[in-house]
Amino acid sequence: MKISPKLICCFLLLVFLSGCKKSSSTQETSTTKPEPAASTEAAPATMAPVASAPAAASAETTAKMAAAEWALKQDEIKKDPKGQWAIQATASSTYNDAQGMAGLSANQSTGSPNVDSYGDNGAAWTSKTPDGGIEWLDLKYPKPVHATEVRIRESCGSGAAIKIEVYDEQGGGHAVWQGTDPTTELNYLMVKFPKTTFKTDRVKITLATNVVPGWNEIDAVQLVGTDQ
Ligand SMILES: [Ca+2]
Repeated sequence: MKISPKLICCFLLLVFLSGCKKSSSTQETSTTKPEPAASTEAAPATMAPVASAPAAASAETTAKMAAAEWALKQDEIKKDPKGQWAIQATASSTYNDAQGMAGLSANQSTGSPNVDSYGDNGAAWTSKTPDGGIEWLDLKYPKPVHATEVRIRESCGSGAAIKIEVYDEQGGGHAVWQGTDPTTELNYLMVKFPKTTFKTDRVKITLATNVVPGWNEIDAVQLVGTDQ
């Protein structure tokens, strides 16, 4: 489907990250410039330790528990009644200048998540170059809401987001988060913030693609909010 340098690049990234396992190591969340106070977490945030079990069984059990926890969290987010998935998207650039619903186009970040494993996948958006620097994804939602959270499902080269903005009904942009993205592997960057006083149906995500080497892909983005 795509040219080999990209595949090689992503493969090397996967090797570097020890494969696309569906598990999450606990990460310190570091937000360098919260504006206003926002919190981030990768889902699941923690893995429950298994106390005083035999070493081998413990490792296997812990891995299974982490995988189950991951699946439950994915399902919970997908079905969140306060969450909406984007219906339209544009981007600073797309791989191979993909337009419309072509693989890796901006619109591949609309709808509910449809990438099932970490790695390069046409069902996600990525930029024209892997490490060029600043890129953005601008998403439109069906219903304006007072927003409380944005959940970005990252599916390859995770961890490159640096800013999230939501737009009011007059078209003014408001930064709800700026910082360092702790996301690893196939997971959500979940950013909570004080409920916006205005209603919004538009989210813009800025990435610094040079932060995480290789292709940085976004599968889906959920806007969470309420009518009141
Ligand atoms: Ca997708």
